[in-house]
Amino acid sequence: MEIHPENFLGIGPPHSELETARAVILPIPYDRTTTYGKGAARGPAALISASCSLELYDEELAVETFTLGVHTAPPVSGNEDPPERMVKAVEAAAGKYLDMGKLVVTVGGEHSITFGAVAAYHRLHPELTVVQLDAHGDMRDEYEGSKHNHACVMRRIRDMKIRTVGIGIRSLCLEEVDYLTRHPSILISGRRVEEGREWFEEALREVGEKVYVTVDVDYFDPALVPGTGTPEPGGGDWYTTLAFLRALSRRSRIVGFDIMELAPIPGQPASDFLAAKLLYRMLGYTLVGDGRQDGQGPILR
Ligand SMILES: [Mn+2]
Repeated sequence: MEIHPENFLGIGPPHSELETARAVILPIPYDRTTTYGKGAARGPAALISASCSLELYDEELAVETFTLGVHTAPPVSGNEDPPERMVKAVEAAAGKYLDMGKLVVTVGGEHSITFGAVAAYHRLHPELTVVQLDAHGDMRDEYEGSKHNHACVMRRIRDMKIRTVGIGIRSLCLEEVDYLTRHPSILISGRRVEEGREWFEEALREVGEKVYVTVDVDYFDPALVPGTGTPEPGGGDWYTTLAFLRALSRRSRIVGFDIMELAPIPGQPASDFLAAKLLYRMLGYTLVGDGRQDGQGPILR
């Protein structure tokens, strides 16, 4: 098959065509408010580039999810936009594809992008729960002069009266602790995520019927994903995280998701591949559900 390197998975027509695609990948190459390590603006391109080397067969679900159609949209916004304008542009673009009935998967870029995507989804699904996989709380009211800094994204989402559940959190500031004392929220710590799966039920209980999942890749152990702007020791591993996301997709309906904060390191592509494979697997959980029902498929034991 001919590779189309500009598209997620390198796929071409007919599977990449907007009209018939079930899902749209929306790249947002933006890292203007990033505080420490820049580079998340290169995340979408690195994820798409790595995805072109993934197998199209999903070995867990035992299906070829791409046959449902996955369109890669042109990138939206760039670092010339202040964050307030960027989130509006993201909301407009995501809203356009949602109105066409597509699953919109936003790829960042810094975490502030998520607000635009969630705002678009929230118009369609007012009862949405947002599940956040992240090392950081992201619940500051304002940071470095902006309410749409990456460190404020979950606070803005909660300001919209959207229920949130945080997973893997292991870095908070005193202002966030004060806020969370006044406005309690379920946050599963990085330590518990690292120690096992006993927290699954506690988190799943809090999620309503429809869920949007935002993955900040710094949620993962930085040994797995060093390619991110603000790495934190501890965090999620691959199989525990997949097991949780699969359980979440069985309990609730994942209506949308995003993958943020990939900041690729040249010559060290593991982070890019994890992000790309996670995106493809989550497309499977969302669009295919339990696949062929035979777990790892008949081949892998
Ligand atoms: Mn974050």
